[in-house]
Amino acid sequence: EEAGRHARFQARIEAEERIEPNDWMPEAYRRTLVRQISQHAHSEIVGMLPEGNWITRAPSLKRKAALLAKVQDEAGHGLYLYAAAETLGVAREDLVDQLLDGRAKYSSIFNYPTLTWADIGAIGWLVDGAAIMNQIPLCRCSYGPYARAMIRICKEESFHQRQGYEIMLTLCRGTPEQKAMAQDALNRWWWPCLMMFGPPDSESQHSEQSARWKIKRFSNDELRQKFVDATVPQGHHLGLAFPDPELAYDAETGHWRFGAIDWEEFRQVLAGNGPCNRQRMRQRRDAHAAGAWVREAALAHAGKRARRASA
Ligand code: FAQ
Repeated sequence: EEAGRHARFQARIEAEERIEPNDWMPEAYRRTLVRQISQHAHSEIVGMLPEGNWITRAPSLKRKAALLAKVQDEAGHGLYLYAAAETLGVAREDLVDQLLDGRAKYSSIFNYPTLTWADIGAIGWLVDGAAIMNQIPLCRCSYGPYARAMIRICKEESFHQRQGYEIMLTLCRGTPEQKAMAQDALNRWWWPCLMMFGPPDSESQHSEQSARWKIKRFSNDELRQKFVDATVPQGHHLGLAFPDPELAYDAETGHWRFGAIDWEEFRQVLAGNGPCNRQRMRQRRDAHAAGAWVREAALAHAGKRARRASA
């Protein structure tokens, strides 16, 4: 009976049917999705911090309005994703607790500092660019609520990416100091962005099973290569140099070859020892504590309305 259920489930996956919340699913499929979707939600929420750092210092009213809207979009993405995770039978409070007490992961990239305004350009161009490369295939993920959340999120991310590239373009067409600032941001963000795609395929413990379940449509290394191929010409158009002496176009394969990634740095960031891990967690905990009264007030208001409706 149990084996039959698993076989029927896998057949639905092969037939490209979407799995919906009330459908039977293997416990391991459910756990994998809760893990990935909650990590993704946490990344959106923690990802507000590096850019939030620049909202009060954006160089013009127009830049400030765009950045404010982008950071608000990220909050919205986090909320859609927590809602998608909740359809799998977990409570949002528990997921948030896991983040705040350090049990849950979020993307390594958000543990790097935003030192200058050019970092806001680099995040939009590179971090959102990497996020889109990874997320477009997730629009076809086998789990319906996650796939549908990704469609809207990807539309907003592509706008964010263009916003970031346009900041870079403005700086690169500006004074020598502005161009140098853009170059410095690229130098610092390039390698961490390549790490966003996760460990190499040979060390990616979840990839094989997630590919069989059609949660992942491309491997970590495949997406990393697609990102490099798409981004290098954009950087050259800006007149910038990539911080990789081994970066070279391979005419035979049509791909840009790149140098070795420092996986020890990646391991250190995941272990909590990146440049900003402690600061990010402290800021999240403080923000959560400072928002307690809002949650209490919202609950009291909802309770009052419910009592009034039933009276
Ligand atoms: N950072 O076996 P795999 C954004 C972990 S975009 C930290 O390959 P999997 C938008 C992985 O969780 C960023 N941990 O794992 C934005 C696993 O650990 P576990 C968020 C990482 O799941 C832009 C272990 O390593 N996007 O937020 C990282 O098959 C600008 C083994 O790895 C998503 O989350 C990493 N970089 O593949 C916001 C996309 N890489 O769970 C603000 C959805 C790997 O066993 C501003 N997620 N790990 O303890 C995915 O596509 C996948 O989860 C991967 C990893 C591809 C990230």
